Amino acid sequence: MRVKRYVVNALPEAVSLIRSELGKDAVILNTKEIKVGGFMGMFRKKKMEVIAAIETNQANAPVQPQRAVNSQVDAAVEQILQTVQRTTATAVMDPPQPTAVDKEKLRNEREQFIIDEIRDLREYMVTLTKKQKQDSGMTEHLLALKEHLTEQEMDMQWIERLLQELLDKQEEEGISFNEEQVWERAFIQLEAWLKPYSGSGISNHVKVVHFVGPTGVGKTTTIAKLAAEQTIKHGKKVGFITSDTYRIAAVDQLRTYANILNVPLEVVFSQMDLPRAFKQLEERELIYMDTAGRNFRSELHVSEVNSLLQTTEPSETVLVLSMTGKTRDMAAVADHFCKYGVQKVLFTKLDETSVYGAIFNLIMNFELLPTYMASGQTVPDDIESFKVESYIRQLLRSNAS
Ligand SMILES: Nc1nc2c(ncn2[C@@H]2O[C@H](COP(=O)(O)OP(=O)(O)O)[C@@H](O)[C@H]2O)c(=O)[nH]1
Ligand SMILES: [Mg+2]
Repeated sequence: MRVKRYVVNALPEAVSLIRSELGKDAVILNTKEIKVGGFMGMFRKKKMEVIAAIETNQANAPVQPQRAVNSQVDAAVEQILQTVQRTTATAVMDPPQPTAVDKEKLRNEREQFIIDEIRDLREYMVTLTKKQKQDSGMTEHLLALKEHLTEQEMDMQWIERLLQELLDKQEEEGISFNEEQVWERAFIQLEAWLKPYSGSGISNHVKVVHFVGPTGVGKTTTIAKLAAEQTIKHGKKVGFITSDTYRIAAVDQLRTYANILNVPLEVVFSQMDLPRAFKQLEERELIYMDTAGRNFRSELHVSEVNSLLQTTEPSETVLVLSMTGKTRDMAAVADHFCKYGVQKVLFTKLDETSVYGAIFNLIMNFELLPTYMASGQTVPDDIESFKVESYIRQLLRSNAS
């Protein structure tokens, strides 16, 4: 048996196709209305799907009346075919010449088709207008801002919030911001969000500052930079403790800076050594403690380093993160340290990137207080206090590509 599917506008069209292709003995097995084509669910056309069949030995040989019934399957098919034939095939087997009634029916069908088309079109226009109204505020300037911040790897949820704020402002003021206004307003909004976290630096009142963070982010270098500033500029008596005994070179690195700056250094191998070290540095006004970097995406290592941060003196812990790290890894590390109460963050290697969104994400998502930004290997020059305005300027102006 040969089965063929036709998609036509109306049944008569199928009938003539079936007759010319499958012969006059073909039967219609099924007809149904379907919708085809279209665009986003709109403009779909109503069509008719017609399934027709002919016994294989009859195809291309419409004159041969006999059908071979060779198997049980064929017998079953034969039975179905006959039933279908009796109920639906009359028109196919012997298609009548179109009568006045048929012509009328055809005209009605066409009219209905056109009416349906128009209704679909109208529905589409309504949806389109609604969408346009929603999007009307999204000017090319706002889209440019969105693209820029996406390239800066700012979290999409913050980008969307910022755009919504600007759209609301546009509506309130009844204007559409020009390019300059868009960037100006973005600046103002970002500043308003970041302001509460600014200006904290490292507290002047604490005696002990712990520096924690992944390997190689620049903890030791940063300690040297800050210690130089404190001893040379502010004449403070600084002391160092390091628990980074993981690598001999790490102790030597800090010892070198300690010698240059004339700062005493204590090495601790475990929590038990801490009281002795603090006793040795009793005279010091400020103690910077260096820790070993580990894989801090593992919470175990975070709790391990945390056990070394115990002190009876007023202290604070600064999480050091490098801008060369992946945004997602930085967030995972920040997440773990925040669980242990770390509130401050210091960003390094700003000189090695042109993508700054991570800073905004970390501050806003973890409520971390930014302290300093380091942008180079030179001790003590390449570090400066975190300033909201200059950071936002950098974020908005930077060309990521
Ligand atoms: N480009 C650049 N390199 C830095 C910066 N801070 C530190 N480094 C370098 O990063 C490397 C690791 O620094 P180190 O202080 O030993 O990292 P630690 O393992 O966290 O103590 C060294 O080569 C530093 O010179 C920075 O702000 N910019
Ligand atoms: Mg180090």
